[in-house]
Amino acid sequence: MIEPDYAPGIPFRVTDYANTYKKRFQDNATTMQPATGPVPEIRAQVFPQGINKEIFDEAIQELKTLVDGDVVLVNEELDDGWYLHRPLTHDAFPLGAQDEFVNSAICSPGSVEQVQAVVRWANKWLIPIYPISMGRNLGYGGAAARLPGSVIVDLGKRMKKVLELDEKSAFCLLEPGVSYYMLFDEIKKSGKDLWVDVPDLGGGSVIGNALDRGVGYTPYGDHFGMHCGMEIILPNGELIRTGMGAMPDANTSHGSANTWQLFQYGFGPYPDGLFSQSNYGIVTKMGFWLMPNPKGHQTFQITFEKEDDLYEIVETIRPLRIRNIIPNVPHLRHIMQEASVYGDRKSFWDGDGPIPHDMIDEIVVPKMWMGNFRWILYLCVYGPEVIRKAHIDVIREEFYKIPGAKLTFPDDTPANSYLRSRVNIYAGVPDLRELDWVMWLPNGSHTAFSPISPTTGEDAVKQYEMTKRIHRKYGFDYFPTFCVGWREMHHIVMVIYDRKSEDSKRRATAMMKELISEGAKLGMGEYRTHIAFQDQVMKTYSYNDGALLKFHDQIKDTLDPNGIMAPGRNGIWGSRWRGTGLERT
Ligand code: EUG
Repeated sequence: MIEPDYAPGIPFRVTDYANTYKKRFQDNATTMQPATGPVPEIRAQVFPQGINKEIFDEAIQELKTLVDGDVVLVNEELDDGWYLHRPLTHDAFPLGAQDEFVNSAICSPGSVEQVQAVVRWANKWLIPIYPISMGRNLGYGGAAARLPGSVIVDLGKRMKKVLELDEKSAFCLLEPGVSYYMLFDEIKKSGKDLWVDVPDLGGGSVIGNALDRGVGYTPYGDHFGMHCGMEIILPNGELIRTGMGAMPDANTSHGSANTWQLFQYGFGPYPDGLFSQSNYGIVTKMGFWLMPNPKGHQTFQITFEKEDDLYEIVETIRPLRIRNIIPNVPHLRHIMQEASVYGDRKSFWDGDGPIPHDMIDEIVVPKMWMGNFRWILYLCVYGPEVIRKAHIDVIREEFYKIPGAKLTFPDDTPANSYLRSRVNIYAGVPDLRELDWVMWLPNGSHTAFSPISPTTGEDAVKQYEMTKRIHRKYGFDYFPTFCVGWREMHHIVMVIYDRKSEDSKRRATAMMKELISEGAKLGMGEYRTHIAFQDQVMKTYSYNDGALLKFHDQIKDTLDPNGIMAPGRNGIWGSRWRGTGLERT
């Protein structure tokens, strides 16, 4: 049985399913933490830079009085845990030393007032804090602060209410600890006819994912784009609401003219974007538009035979997607990424290094149920049958111009097919299936190279070739997925490494750096990155002598003169920390 404290945000009803993953993560680890034996020695506590133990201890005593005593010090052996056991102590998928990105303490406030008190405390003691919603930003640093020794402000533990769920206008208002699973279950319980747009894993925070500008796969797949209204605590402790939420409370949250979740912009400048992927405030409430149940959905896949089909596939996707004939965020994967959800590396091959692409026919294809293919496109259409059928007919006709294209429906696939789990994701049902590929290698860990690409064949091929070449150079299998937005693609390249192997981590780190710099030379920018690479990626957005970062730093200094809020997050340090040797470029 998974205790709620152990796997917050994961309902009991999925305990057995979740436990199958827990077991696989344990089996995939080559060295387990000792179950019994001597109590591990207390490890040296990492303090925030410039803070000594005496000051820290005194500050922590005070912090406890502000959050009902809910403060935990990070001074024991680090445990990487597994996906649902969110480790809040450090980055559980370390690319360097396990304690390179280690926090000093975790506090869990239970109310907006307590979060404000924590922010004022940080200013008084000049101790950096790092807010997380649930800390499941896996692959991008998880719950680890960018600045080691920061105190984590864990909003997800105690602030997890669905505050509003409105069927008529199809929206919700949430606290940071509401996971996709929780929102889904709450909607079911209410009987309201609404859908959630879920990302690949259902355990994350809806607010956290949207603030990091994560992606989902229904027509509401742009999570930040679908938000409406925020409540934010600024670095000086002041509370603001954006959009229509700035009208006095009686007219927004509870009054008859509650428009906070109906109109994004309000009046005057629109600040919401400044609080995504930033360190300018702590979001304590956020509204989201929800998709009304479309009364019917049909997921399907189309496979393509040749590696070289990539160009034509993407050229075919673009016009269909822009005109909403493909209504959702479809997902184009290479056969290697597909292979990784059907088995680990050694179940395919025991050779050294990555599986050579000229041996895919021999090594990979025979183990897949779809027969020969190199690319697989996942799609979904929505609405009553007449509408779905019309969409599918047009989509089929266009893609069938590519010789060898083959459309398959979920009912015609084996029980364990990945397509069947996509039916869940495309219909807003949270799942965990996407954890499969993390176990490709022993002690499987992942980060991602995530550049934005135009939805054109030429650019897709350019990215594919560059990324493939650099993977080869560093000895990794290449796992490409293109998630198609309206006018661009998020090219999500899963980098899977062995976190217990120094060699594997060193190669993964060097490869990421080269991918980022080579990509930038070709005009490709990442939409999101691991804390280890945030300085480097921010520096690639360098137009006009880095004018954008100067602007970010200016805002940072104005809002957060003491530099207490998540210093260094996404490359924004501000005056207190900039130039003190913390940047990694
Ligand atoms: C995915 C993973 C990501 C991301 C977007 C999507 C999952 C795709 C690890 O990062 O940024 C299958």
